[in-house]
Amino acid sequence: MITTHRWAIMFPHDTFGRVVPPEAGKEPEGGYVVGKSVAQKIIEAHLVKGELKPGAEIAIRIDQTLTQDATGTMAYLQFEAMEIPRVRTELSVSYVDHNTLQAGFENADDHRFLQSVAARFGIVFSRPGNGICHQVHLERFGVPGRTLLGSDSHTPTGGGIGMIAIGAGGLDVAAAMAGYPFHMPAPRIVLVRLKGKLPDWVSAKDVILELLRRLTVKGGLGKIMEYGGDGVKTLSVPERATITNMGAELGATTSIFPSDEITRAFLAAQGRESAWVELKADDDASYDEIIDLDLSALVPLIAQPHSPDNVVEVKQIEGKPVDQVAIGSCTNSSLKDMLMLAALLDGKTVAPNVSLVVSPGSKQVLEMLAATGALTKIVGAGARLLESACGPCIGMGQAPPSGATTLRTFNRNFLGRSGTKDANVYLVSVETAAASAITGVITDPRSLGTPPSIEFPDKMQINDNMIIKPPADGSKVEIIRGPNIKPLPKSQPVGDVLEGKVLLKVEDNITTDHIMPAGAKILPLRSNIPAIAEHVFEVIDPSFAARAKREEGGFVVGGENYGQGSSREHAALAPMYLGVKWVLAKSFARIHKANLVNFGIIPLTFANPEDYEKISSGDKIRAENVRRSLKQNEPLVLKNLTRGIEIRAEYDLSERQREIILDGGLLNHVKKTVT
Ligand code: MIC
Ligand code: SF4
Repeated sequence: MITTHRWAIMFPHDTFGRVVPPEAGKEPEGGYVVGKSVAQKIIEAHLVKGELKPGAEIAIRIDQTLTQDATGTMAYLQFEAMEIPRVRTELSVSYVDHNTLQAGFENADDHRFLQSVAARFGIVFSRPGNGICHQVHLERFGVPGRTLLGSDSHTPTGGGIGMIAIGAGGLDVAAAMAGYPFHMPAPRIVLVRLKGKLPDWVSAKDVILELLRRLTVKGGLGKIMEYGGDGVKTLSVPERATITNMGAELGATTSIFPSDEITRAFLAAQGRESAWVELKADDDASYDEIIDLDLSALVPLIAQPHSPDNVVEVKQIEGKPVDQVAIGSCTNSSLKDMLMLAALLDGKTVAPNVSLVVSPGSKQVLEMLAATGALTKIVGAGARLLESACGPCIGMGQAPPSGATTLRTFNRNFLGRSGTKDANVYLVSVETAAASAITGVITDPRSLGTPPSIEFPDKMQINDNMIIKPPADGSKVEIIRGPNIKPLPKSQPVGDVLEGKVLLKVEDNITTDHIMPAGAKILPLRSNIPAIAEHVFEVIDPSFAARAKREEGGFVVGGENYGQGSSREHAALAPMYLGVKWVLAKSFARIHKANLVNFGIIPLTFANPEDYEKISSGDKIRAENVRRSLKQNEPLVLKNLTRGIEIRAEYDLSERQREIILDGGLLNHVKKTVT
């Protein structure tokens, strides 16, 4: 293990197994290497393999992991299959926040399974009702300077307190829990240089919407967005976390803020000041790219259907009637957000045409709202209070009416994600959402006059009674499995000859919500792959699963940024179950590409992007010498037997990734390499 800084090695743990880092403000023994950015410093301190040169594969040691229930059941089944008695991380936390509606036994069974698994393997368990994983982790567990790997794409929320927090597929997280380092292409580091201060009514959400407007949902691919400049000190931790959270929508590997006095105050309010270390970029740090952003020049922004980068100014579409307003999600459910909401709703009534739903991000936020009296203002105005969970963000209830216009403070507005296929979802700040809920039409909050001043408490009510610590020895704990938990499907090593049909050809920016939809009806099937596989590509082509089964597998062709969005490995695992052997796309989103490899599906790219036109759904394709080519890192020749032409397919895979595919997936590979 290579570590450049002493503080990256093991430190004492508190009662939750959290690391107690060096004394606040104290530099690590040996000091920092000069000329580094915050991200570089942390990555280098955790580097196990490779060099921080953009594109090359690196491996980093993971200090903390988090899972949520929708990806966690599979991740823990995989961890179990690795036959490791106890997690080897400093801290692993299992959250239950996604599948909280219990319309049948399935989700409840999964919760019980997760609780028993946590006790067995030394994992901290955050009970249903305790809150959204990213919000709770920031409040109770995150530590500046540490690495966090989470089986959820919004794990970069932790970058708000100076963590390198990365989203990954459940299998990668399971491997990290088993002590296996996390591999990724070394990212380019982009400095987002902030200056000025946000004007009244403009919020952190508008900062990230502005970046999405400029850079698009592909703009962050292969990059870490590191925030710096004078403007940083004007942003609180919840604001920073909103920005790093939604860096996921840029496709970024992660996003990070320095850890400064504001971070210290946030941790102190959580009774965790001892977790603070200062982390700042050196004055002479160099970056691969610099983006300048003047906070004082921003205005309220809104992302229109059906992509988070379809951003315009709120005032451009003001006046459009609204049917639903939803406030919450891991992007905007902090106490700060909720206090702003309460102040705006104070003494008002929600417009008669609007259903306003509110989900506070954590039990702590909810308790604070109750204690400060802010809850009375929210409920008094007619808001429908939901539990502290993901809820409508993932279509877990509160599906809007047909053809509805729904304004949400969330991070994704992909087609169908709300649970209503013809609904139009707009993404906005809390300020814009609250203003629109009151008026009943899309409203620029600046029209409300002087903004309320919010009194933010400097001490939070700490009550960790919904967090269960694992026993010191969990080896005798029985794992409780309900009938919904089916055994893991086995992935087969790729064959030397692959012949079959293109089952589907899709456009650019296809999301994992297209590939493997979520929502209240499908999410409960996450631990039952045969059942969930029936829904693959349902939003685009409801006949996909039946055709794949009839043809005994086949292939998929995609455009740019294939598989953007969530970390759900089910978008690879379920196609694998249906026999999909390769996906040929113009380019891939990072997490999905890794997930395809993890389940033995080859992510191929066009050597000539024009060849995209030379392959269609239904074409019969044959590739020979597949295993030999993978071993020798040579491109594949895909014979399009239907058209009588050849297409050259490349792949940008490290030796390790090629071995994983040859082994039939990461699980088989890890079993071979982790002892
Ligand atoms: C999402 O926001 O899409 C999810 C649901 O949180 C996913 C994880 C999942 O599909 O379980 C994510 O962001 O990774
Ligand atoms: Fe939950 Fe939505 Fe955040 Fe995903 S984006 S973790 S569904 S709140």
